[in-house]
Amino acid sequence: MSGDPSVENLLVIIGAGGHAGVVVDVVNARGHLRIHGLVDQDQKLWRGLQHGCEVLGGDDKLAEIYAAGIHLAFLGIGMVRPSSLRRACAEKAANLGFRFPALAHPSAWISPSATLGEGVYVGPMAVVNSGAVLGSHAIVNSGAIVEHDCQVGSFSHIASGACLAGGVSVGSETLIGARAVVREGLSIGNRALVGIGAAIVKPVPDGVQACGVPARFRPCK
Ligand code: JB3
Repeated sequence: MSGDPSVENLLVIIGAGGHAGVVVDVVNARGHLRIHGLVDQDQKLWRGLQHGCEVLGGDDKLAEIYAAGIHLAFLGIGMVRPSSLRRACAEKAANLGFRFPALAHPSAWISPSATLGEGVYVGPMAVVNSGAVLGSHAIVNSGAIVEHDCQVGSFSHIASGACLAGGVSVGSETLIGARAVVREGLSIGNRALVGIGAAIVKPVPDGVQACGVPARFRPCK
């Protein structure tokens, strides 16, 4: 923690589950921001501690938090299947005026020529190589590799240990499962799901689930 008393460096985290825990760790490891607290829809968590931080209430609390001068927020909600929940939560906070910093663990390699949108999360030991572009609120989770010149759409999740070879394009709200591998130059659509450990050797259209080695396709449920 920085010890900086200014509210300018205070951050509220939306969500208090598993992903919020790793976000808390990254904030604390970097030290340039301080956590004001978490908000979660689960009333059982309110006023208790999660990941060492107070759960202040639900999303209704965000307006009050903003009025108190805390203007930075971060999505602590992850995703394990294509979903609009993260987008809805981010839009709710953005409409109140909140801004979203990008956060990367100190052990991640982020090329100086990579571009990170607002609210991007990059986990421990991840690689985001030269010319890669990460859309707003994308997650590049622990140990994932986003190779040179890849594009990752907003709210997508490149899960732990997944590998996008050079020049891959991933749409919005798409999940690339843990340890999946995508061949260079391929395109993965919006709201698609690439299963754990899949090998993707041809383009994946919007809304398609691709599982196996090599991957077989079917519509997402
Ligand atoms: O795979 C990895 C390494 N991480 C996963 C991550 C990316 O996604 C992790 O294993 C989880 O599967 C998932 O993490 P997440 O999203 O933190 O899931 P969970 O632990 O279930 O916590 C979700 C939290 O979001 C719960 O406490 C819900 O009550 C809360 N929540 C749901 N909807 C909400 C809302 N909170 C707020 N503030 N607003 C909502 O609308």
